Amino acid sequence: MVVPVNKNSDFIFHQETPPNGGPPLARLIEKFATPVQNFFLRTHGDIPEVNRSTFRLTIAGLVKRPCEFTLAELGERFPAKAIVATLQCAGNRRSSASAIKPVPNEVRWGNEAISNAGWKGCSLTDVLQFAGVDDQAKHVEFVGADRCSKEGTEVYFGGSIPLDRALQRDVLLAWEMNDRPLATEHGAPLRAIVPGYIGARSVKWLKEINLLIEPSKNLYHAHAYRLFPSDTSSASADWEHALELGELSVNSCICAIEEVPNGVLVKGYATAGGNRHVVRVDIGFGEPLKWREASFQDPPGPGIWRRWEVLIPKLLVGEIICARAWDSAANTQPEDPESVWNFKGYMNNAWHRVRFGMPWEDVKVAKPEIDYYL
Ligand SMILES: Nc1nc2c(c(=O)[nH]1)N[C@H]1C(S)=C(S)[C@@H](COP(=O)(O)O)O[C@H]1N2
Ligand SMILES: [Mo]
Repeated sequence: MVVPVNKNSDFIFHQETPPNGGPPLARLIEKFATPVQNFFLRTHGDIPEVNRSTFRLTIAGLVKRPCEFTLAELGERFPAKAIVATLQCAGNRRSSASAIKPVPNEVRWGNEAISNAGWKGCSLTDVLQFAGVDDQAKHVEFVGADRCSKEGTEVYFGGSIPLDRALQRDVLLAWEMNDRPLATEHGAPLRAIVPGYIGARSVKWLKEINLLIEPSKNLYHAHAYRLFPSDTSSASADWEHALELGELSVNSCICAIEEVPNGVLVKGYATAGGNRHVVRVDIGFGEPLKWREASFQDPPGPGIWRRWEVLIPKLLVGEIICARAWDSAANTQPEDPESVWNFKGYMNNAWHRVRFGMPWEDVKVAKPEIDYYL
């Protein structure tokens, strides 16, 4: 593997080629803005080395003025914009979905396919305005410079978002992450950042933007990141008519459990999708479940996670602890993971459940509803 140089020694790789992994969960929630060495990494092909000085971003498709920009031109021509945004993979928490029924051929993410960072670049909408969007255009496609093999063909990774979303100022063409130039593995020199959307739309190594009538035909848009009913298999999947993933759903995870003198301190993160924000996290414990409301370490806001913590009473070994979040549109997480199971293992946002005091590596999938991957 081309070893990503920026990763911490405790970073856990699920797969080495191409590299995919994330930090241990307790480390994941150490900081509001995840340092690059702990930031989860999701790649579908080999990491490309893009030369900064010869780099050009092209804007094409349904625009009045097709154009290209160097990095310096993007910086000079458009006002700089900085945001904080959480990236979360649609496959986050897949391992607990696959404990119900296998999800073959996909990265077995635990709860670590998520991280939060500061991003700086320019707003996509300013660049689109410069190019002049045609009236028929309804979708904005991003294409990366990485070649990925999928279904027997090699394609550049890509995908699209609706034009309405692309015109909002928080969708960035970013060249900085946490006040440093983007790291190679996180998309240098330029990537898209689409807050509140599945991570796949925040295309790295961005080289092309196309204005389209229909959503992208790229295999990573048309034949991936769609949500199927539980009884659909890869053989019966009708990709064209399946729900195209975009906005994330409300989610939360337990990331650390510490025994303290007066009880048990439980910590984790919660997220909301679209322009919604996390308003409440409930932690359930024992049997029958009792609930406590967690307090937040981070402010509320669309597109950013909120880390939380709560003190619960002492528990016996093996007792359940679970988490469920609520967002600003009163959505909450489903109790039952089977109801959201799908053969791609996307968007698992069932209550996160663990058993107190069990060494994580020893917890077998005794009962399938238990999320044994802490
Ligand atoms: N060009 C390109 N962009 C990409 C990907 C990729 O494989 N190639 N993976 C996507 C997916 S699925 C996710 S979840 C995020 C992960 O971003 P990160 O690796 O910076 O954490 O990048 C997205 N952008
Ligand atoms: Mo992803």
